[in-house]
Parts: sequence; structure tokens; C-alpha cells
Amino acid sequence: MKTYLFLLICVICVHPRPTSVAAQAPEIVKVDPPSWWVKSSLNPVRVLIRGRNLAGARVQVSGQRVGVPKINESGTYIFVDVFVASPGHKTITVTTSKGTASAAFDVLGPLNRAAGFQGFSPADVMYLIMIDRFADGDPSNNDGLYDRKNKFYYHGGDLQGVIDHLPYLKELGVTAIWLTPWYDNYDRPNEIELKEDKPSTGFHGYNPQDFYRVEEHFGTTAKLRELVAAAHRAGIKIIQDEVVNHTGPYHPWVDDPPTPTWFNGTKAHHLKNSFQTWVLHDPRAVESLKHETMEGWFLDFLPDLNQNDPEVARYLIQNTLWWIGTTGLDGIRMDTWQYVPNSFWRDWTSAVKREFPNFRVVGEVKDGDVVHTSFFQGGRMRFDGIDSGLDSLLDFPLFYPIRHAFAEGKPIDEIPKTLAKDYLYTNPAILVTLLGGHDDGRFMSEKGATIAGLKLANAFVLTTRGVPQLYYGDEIAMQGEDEPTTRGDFPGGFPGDQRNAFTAAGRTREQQELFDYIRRLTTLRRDLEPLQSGALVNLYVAEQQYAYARTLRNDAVVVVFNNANKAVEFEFNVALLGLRNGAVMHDRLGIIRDVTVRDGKLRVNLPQRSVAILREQVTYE
Ligand SMILES: [Ca+2]
Ligand SMILES: [Ca+2]
Ligand SMILES: [Ca+2]
Repeated sequence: MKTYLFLLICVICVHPRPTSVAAQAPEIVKVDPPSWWVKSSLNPVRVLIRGRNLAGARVQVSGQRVGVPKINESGTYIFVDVFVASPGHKTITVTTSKGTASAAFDVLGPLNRAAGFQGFSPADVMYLIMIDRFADGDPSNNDGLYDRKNKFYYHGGDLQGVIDHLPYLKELGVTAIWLTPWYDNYDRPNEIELKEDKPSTGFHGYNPQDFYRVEEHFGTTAKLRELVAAAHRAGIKIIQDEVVNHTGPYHPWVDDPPTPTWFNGTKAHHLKNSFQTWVLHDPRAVESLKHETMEGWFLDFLPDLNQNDPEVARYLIQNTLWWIGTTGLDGIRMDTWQYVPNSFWRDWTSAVKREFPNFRVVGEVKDGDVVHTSFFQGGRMRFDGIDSGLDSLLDFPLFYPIRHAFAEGKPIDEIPKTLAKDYLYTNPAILVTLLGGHDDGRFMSEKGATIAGLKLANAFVLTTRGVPQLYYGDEIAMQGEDEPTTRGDFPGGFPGDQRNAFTAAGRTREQQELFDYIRRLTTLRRDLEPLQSGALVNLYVAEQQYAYARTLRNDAVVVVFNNANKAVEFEFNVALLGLRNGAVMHDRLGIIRDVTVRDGKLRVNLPQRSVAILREQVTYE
């Protein structure tokens, strides 16, 4: 007894603690989501409270009814339904026998449906911006992970930088901006993912640390709302880049998941992604390969979220609705689409469309095969009995032929040969076409690339079917041969830059010519409705020549390419377009002289590596 008492006293001496009551009092660290709105199609909203000493807690939200809380064994998480009823600043109160803790929860008024949620369409010209690398509009947020000499650190670009350059984007003819993810990423060097043997950072945004916060290097939620409003005033839509397949490696959930099945596996025991994506559309797939691909952790360290856990699914669906509802944004580009179950996508897309009927989503399925890519577009059930509901896909199957033909100078007929597979898509007209992006080397760094070829590629993307997407800096022929260097800083966007390519005076003659050319194309696409929504009709295909029309009602625009290194004269039938004999076709790019329809045919003589955009002269605006 004596010994026991002595030991007890000693323990107390060595480990002094505050009073036991205070040590066990409940604490709230985080509330997801921090707000919701009345008249939402989703009510109640399921709130996830993270904290300490929450076991046995009672939960109240001022003036709102709540459901029965579900609390994890270690008392670090509460799931509770909040029935959203009246707008105002509310307080969440958590009470246990040891004390109370509280946190703010805002109930917003009904959403202003006219102020956003527009979706995107083929009438848009999309422009992809890597936030960190476009323009530094606020040097006060450039902190310790900031090093412009390190390709894998923050360079200072931010949301203010995008706001500052909306007039530039407007001048180029951009109507929708796709921004790389703005979720808060970790505030420390990433020692798990080494780049060139050194720690990296989450400057790219694809390693979410907090799904409900804007990365502090980029700005705040208020700044994001300011950007969306300013863009809308300029007639420009905002598209959010979302990730729901995984979190960043330092997310607090990794060491303490809200449910035992929150992730597919744990940090210590999980599958590694083997990227056997072909099995995803294989009706006879080997199950183990499918599991590795759907549930494996990217690079063996990006924690793979388990969307089959209903709490995870609910969390992710609400998170998407929250970003749209509280900012007014117009579309989503969804990362790593194919690594997430179709059953989840069905629920996610229907929740999004229920709340925001005009909204549109484009999924990233990075594959050059139409058979593979088209499997993921919604609009019909696949063999699994599920319609994913996905509107659009990034058109990677067309991206590679564009690079081959226009950068490398390989045969142009690979393009119509790819478009010939359009019947596999439920809706090819809404696919997002591109000649460059942030995961591939830049067009101008391909072997054989020239400004003439880059012009042809832009002319094709801006006149073929689909929603054209440009990549920041391609309009001034930026270079970068691999993933890190393709994400270069836009000249003029950063303090101390030698020249400012956001202004005509800061561009070289060659850059100015290219910029003007792209602006001319975006203007043509805006002014000529067939280029947006007309049917695509092929007229002529040879190894290095390609002619097609975009037709809408009685209007036709004829686009003629010569991708050969010499002038070529050729003739094709246009009678099916309803063009009468004697009709004079005028080249809106001013490359060739007017041509006249004779015997139902057009005969053109195109200089080497050139394109003409022909329209009947009498129908001029
Ligand atoms: Ca900055
Ligand atoms: Ca951060
Ligand atoms: Ca997955």
C-alpha cells in the first residue's frame, strides 16, 4: 500500500497536468461545412466536427433542429445532421459532462440563381491557369515555401493576380477560366514526395489538406468570391478544379480517420496504384487489378478516399455543393475521374444537377484511346448498370493527333481518323478540346514545333467540334518540355520580371503576331455561330490536307488546312452544304483570295502550312 501511494505521488510529480476536468473538456478544432444555405435541395446538411474529448457529447445549433450525433470511439469526430431553417450566424455547441465547446456555423439566405452556376458550352473559350504561375497580385502572401528559383515551390501567383488580368483574358477572347485547385495544401515542405531528391510543395494544389479552405498562398474565400464576381462582370465564367480521389499526404485524417473505412487501407497497409486503367471498362476484369487501380494509393502515398463509405460520399458531395453555392462558380474540372467508382459519380452528379441544373462537369481521363475515354461519359448505362452522369471529358484522344500533326508535322489525316470514332461518345459536341495542358510538355517544346504549326493547332481547336481549351502562355509561345517546366511563370506576372507579356509593348513581334492570330480566331468563333454549335461535316481528307465545314441552319463555314511544307492546290465538293454555284467564299483569316463555287465544288490553293476559314461573302455581318 505504502509503495503504491509513493508511486502514485511520483507519477503526479513527474507529469504535472492542469486540473483533470479542463483536460477532458470538449474542444472543437474544425467544422465541415462551416456554412450552408436555406432552400437547398440538400437538407439536413451533415456536419463533421473534428476535435477532442467529444465522446458522449450533446450537440446543439442555435435555432436549428439537429439529428442524433454519431461520435467515433476516440471522441475526435462527431457527425451530426443540421436541419437548416433560418438564415443567420449560428453557434454549434458541444456539451459533455466535462464542459462545453462552441464554434460558428452560418446559415446563408437563398442563393441568387442569376449570379452564377452557368455551366459551360461550345460557345465558350476556356483558358487553363495554374494559379501559382500566372500572376502575383499580392506579395504579402508569399511565405516560407516561396522560392521562385525552385520549380517545385510556390512562386507567388494568386487569385488577386487573376483578378488583375481579367482585362487581358477578355482581350484574348476567353469566356471561361479553369483554375488549378485552390484547396488549402500543406504548409510544410513535402518530405514524402521528393522532386529531384529534394522536398517539394503543394503549389499545384492537387494535395488537399483542407477541403473547405482556400490555400493561403492564393488568397481567402472572400478573395475567391471577389474573383468569381469580377469575372462574371467581365462575361467570364469560373471553373473549379476538384479532387475527390485522394487527399494530400499530411491531411489530419491520415493519422485519425473519421471512420475506420474513410480511406481505402491505412498509411501502413494499403494497395499501391498500378494504373491498370484498361480493366475499368473490361466486363471480364480481373478483380485484383481493378482493386489496385480503384483503391490503390497514387505513388504509394496519396491517401485514397473510400467513396463506398457513405460518410465519405456524403462529405464529398456536400463539399462540391458548398463551393458552388457559396462562390457562384460555373463549372468543375474533376481530377482523376476514372479512379473513383461510377456508383459514387452517379450520386454526385445527380446531387450537383438537382441543386444547379445548368451546371457542367468535365472529367479528366488521361488516355489517348476513344474506346477507353468514351466509357466514362454519362448519358447512358454501361455494363455495370450505371450512368455516371458526367457531361464532358478532356479530349485527350484528339490531343495527341493534334500534337503529331501540327507540332511534329506528321500526317494530318490522323485527326479525322480520330474524329471518326465520335460515335462512341454519348455527346462529342461537349468534349473539351486542347492543344496543351499543365501535365504535358508545351506545344512549342515538341520536336519540330514552329509558330506556323502552333497557329494551325489553334485554328483547329477553335473551329472543330467541342469546347476549346487554351493553356496559359501558349498564346505567347511559352516553352517547357516536361511537367515542371510546362508550369513556367507568365512573363510580366511577377515582381522584377524583365518584360510584361500581358501588354503588347512587352511582347516580341512574333508573340504579338501569335496573340493577334488567336484573338482573331476567338473573335471568329464568337461571331460565327456555326463554329460554336454547327454540325461538323468532313469535305476532304488527304495525308496532309483536311477540309471540313461547320453547318448550322442555312449557314456554313468551311475550314481548309494544308499541313504540308509546300503549297498545294486541291478541290472538293461543297454541294451538300447548300452553297450555290457562283457563291463567292471569302477567307476570314486573309490567307487566300476569294474563291467561287463552280460545279458544286471549291478549288483552293493553299500556301505551305496554312489554313483558310471560308464563308460566303454576301452573308457578312
Ligand atoms: Ca502572392
Ligand atoms: Ca497551405
Ligand atoms: Ca480511388
